[in-house]
Amino acid sequence: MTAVLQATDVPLRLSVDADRLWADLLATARFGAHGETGMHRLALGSADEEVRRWFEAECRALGCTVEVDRIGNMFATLPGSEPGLAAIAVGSHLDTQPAGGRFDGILGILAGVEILRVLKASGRALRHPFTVVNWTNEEGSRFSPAMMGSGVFCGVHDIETIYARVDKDGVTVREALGAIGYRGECAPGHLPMAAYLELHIEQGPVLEADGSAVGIVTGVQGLRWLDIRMSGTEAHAGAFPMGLREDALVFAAKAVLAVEKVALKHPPGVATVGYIHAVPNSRNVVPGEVRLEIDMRHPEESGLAAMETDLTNEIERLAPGAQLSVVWRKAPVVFDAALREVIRQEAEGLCLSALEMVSGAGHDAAHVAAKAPTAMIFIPSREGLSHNEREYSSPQQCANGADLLLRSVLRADELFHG
Ligand code: HGY
Ligand code: MN
Ligand code: MN
Repeated sequence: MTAVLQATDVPLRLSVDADRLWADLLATARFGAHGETGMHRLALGSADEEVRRWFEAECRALGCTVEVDRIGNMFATLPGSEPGLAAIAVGSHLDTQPAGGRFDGILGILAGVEILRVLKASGRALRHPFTVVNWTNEEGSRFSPAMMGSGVFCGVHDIETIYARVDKDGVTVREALGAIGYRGECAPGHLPMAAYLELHIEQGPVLEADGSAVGIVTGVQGLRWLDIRMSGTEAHAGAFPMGLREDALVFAAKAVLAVEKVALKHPPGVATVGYIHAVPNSRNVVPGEVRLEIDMRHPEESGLAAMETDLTNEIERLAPGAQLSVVWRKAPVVFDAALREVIRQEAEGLCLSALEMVSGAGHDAAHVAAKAPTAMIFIPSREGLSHNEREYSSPQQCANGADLLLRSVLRADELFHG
């Protein structure tokens, strides 16, 4: 790789159209709108299909080819001026949480569409092909695990195993992909990448508290998803004596507190029970079974291991018959130093104050980092809120992030000969 060029060496000072980007963010919020400012666009549902169709049409109109792989990942590509180079890609995800916000995921894709528009208007082609990616099911809310599409693309998950994953209604990933017409033909990992850059909202309070305009993400903390099934005995809520009851939800309540206790014991680890389901879930029946879904995270693999061990021991002690299973383990990831330096220099060139930070949230970039030089850019989240209908970043913050993404792509195109 050649010496890192100075920011001013880049021939054209292109910039995004902030109003057009903001208009896209508001316009695409109609796909799965939920309440006043919320989103309900679960992976592979009808709203996901609608926004996918919109994305595909926009990119085709801008001169891109659009490929879809077997897990429904979408790749919109503008050809480069030099034959034989791998793509420089940007992207993120279009799916949301059940009551999510308007920025999580889609900002990174709409910034990519804006870059397509800027390049087309400038009449400038990059040396490398330029690809905007929509990764299938980043959230993992309807189908686990999260970051599913990027995991299949990077060979972490076998496609047939993932096709068989079911949602809580028993619908498989394969059926859901077919139902929206996005079970594509391209083999997983079909697109070689010279570099991958992802713009995303921070989803926490760090940047806002620090007052920095952008985050230069050094890496992503590790995570583990565990399920616990606790059994008791269904009984009449009125007639069955307290002393004889085996109330599964009482066991579960102790388990929820144990999850919190384990996280607090291993700072800066975090953990929560995001999903709980009691059976039969009827007011006047003592619960006979409870299913808990746990999400725990830590920047160090050793911290994750200690948390998992402690939680396993705690559950054994509290509810000996409980069945604990590990659904997913994702090790911490460090992003590419050269790409981070490009982002740092371009942030300086744009006079954007920047803070280096680890991502608390998971992202598709955490998988892609194993396949290509990868880095991320964050913009602040108001009050640190995300996975919340009040999620918000300002038009200027979105434009700052998109401009930095554009400048970083242009520099990577100069620097990389991938
Ligand atoms: O869970 C995550 O970290 C991501 O927001 N899906
Ligand atoms: Mn996201
Ligand atoms: Mn999310």
